Amino acid sequence: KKQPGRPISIIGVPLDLGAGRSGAGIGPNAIRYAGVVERLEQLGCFVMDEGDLTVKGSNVTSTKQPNTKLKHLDEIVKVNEELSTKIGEAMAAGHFPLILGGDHSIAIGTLAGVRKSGGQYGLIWFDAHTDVNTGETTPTGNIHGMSLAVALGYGDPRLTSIGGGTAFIKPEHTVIVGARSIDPGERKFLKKLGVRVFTIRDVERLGIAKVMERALKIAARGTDGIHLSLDLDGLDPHDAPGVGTPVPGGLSLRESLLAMELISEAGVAVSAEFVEVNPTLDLRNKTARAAVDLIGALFGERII
Ligand code: 4U7
Ligand code: MN
Ligand code: MN
Ligand code: MN
Repeated sequence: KKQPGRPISIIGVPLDLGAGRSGAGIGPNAIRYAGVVERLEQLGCFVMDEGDLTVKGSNVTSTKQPNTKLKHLDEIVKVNEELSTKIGEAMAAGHFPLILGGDHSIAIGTLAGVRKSGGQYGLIWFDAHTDVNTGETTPTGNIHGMSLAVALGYGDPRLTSIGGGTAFIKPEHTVIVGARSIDPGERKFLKKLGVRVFTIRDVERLGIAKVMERALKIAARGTDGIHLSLDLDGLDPHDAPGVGTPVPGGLSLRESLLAMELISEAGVAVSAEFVEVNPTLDLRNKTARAAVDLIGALFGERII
């Protein structure tokens, strides 16, 4: 058994309003059914499941949104504001916040909360997409495609002011891994800010070990630690079919596990979130089980 580290606070965020379709809202419980608490306890971790935040409405129950550039903005602001408070409290208590999504718009609240601890953190964003659209560039109006831009300080002021709106994550300490679907506006944004993107092509050329070595340098060097934001669609749809916006040609589960093991060995993570698990599109809870495998590896589980 591993040395127990900080207590882990599990926070579920059953939100799908940031996505274009319903289902991610039941992601947190799917990950619980796949045994996340038991897995962490087997590793010797002290786990507190704080349950789910309250979310009003979903893509199933809400009335159709007008053709806006920021769909369901009001409820998304409210949920993320609450989430940032929860995360701030967990970190102030010395806990490791482990957030279960929910669509990726919840990264806005997570990172706003992480910043409340006063440190300067790096960010590893594991995703098929880069999530740096804004109201000006979005092709869909779905806020889950904007959360990284917001975490860097760009986007609608109602989003960037969540959690007090100061000390955003710095682009030079931000790194994206696994990208293979980038919109034209996002490409410009990433270039302008100088955010390092390791595309799936880089993973193919360098191998995931080298990519993670470089990613960890960017995110962890000169910071107080890193936040991991892991969108399950970063994995290949074969290994993670239960996601709302699947993109072929992704990382295998095995490569992704190695990535988690390398973050774990570096000992730099202060918080993590696993998002976009959509059980309505899944096969026998495969994607939630992949999430639990990844969480296990992040907290020290090894083959031998
Ligand atoms: B996810 C998209 F246009 N870029 O903005 C958009 F392709 O959190 C997809 O990474 C965003 O799953 C995907 O709507 C958001 C689209
Ligand atoms: Mn994605
Ligand atoms: Mn620095
Ligand atoms: Mn994403």
